[in-house]
Amino acid sequence: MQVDFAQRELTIKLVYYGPALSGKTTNLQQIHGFVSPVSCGRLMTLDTRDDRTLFFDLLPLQFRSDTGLHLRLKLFTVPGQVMHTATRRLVLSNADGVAFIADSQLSETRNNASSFVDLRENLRQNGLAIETMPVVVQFNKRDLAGVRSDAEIDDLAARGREPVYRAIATQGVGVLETFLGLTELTWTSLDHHHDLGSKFGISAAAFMLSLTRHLRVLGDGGHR
Ligand SMILES: Nc1nc2c(ncn2[C@@H]2O[C@H](COP(=O)(O)OP(=O)(O)OP(=O)(O)O)[C@@H](O)[C@H]2O)c(=O)[nH]1
Ligand SMILES: [Mg+2]
Repeated sequence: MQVDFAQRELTIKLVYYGPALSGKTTNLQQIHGFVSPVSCGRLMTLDTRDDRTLFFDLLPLQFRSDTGLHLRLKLFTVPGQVMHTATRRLVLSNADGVAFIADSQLSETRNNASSFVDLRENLRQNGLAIETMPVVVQFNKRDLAGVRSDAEIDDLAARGREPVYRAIATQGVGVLETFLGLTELTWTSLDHHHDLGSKFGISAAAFMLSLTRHLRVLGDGGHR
């Protein structure tokens, strides 16, 4: 988090993490489509020719609260391929919240697990702990055959502390829920540790309201 009290400016960094091809870049592309152009910067991506993220993607969002606070969200994705661990560590530095995008296919179970271990280790190397980091989990690719059952996901959700979302990122399903869930969890945590509410005169509810006002779909009358 970066704070500029004089300018009443607050920047929050959110990172989309997860194994290769789980749909991190797709999530950002969908969010880019959901947010009104005034509040949304350019989606910056750096891919190889086969669409694999090489370094990271960055989507900057900005909006103003009713109280005149200038809020910026910086959404990053990490490159999921195993060889890019040093890059993932770099992207994770100073993260305020993490969305872990898991691939629902049973064949990807091991890759999800090792990516979660990699996340914990890379956080640790940045002096951050997974126990105190706001984390949400998304089970993506729910449209495919051979995926974990809903019952299995419910069971995982009941056992873990992280909020769990289901998604079909290519269709925009579950993308906003994951993003808003992560943003609210992150705000609550930052507020708890830095007392943002009283320093800036904005409650969690008012913060979320200013954000959702800039989402096209919600403005158009509801979720997809
Ligand atoms: N069927 C299906 N395909 C999806 C879904 N989400 C993403 N994909 C596809 O999965 C492939 C990988 O998606 P990306 O968003 O590039 O994955 P990534 O996590 O950014 O991958 P890396 O950058 O290599 O880490 C693409 O072909 C997407 O179209 C989904 O919900 N369902
Ligand atoms: Mg990618």
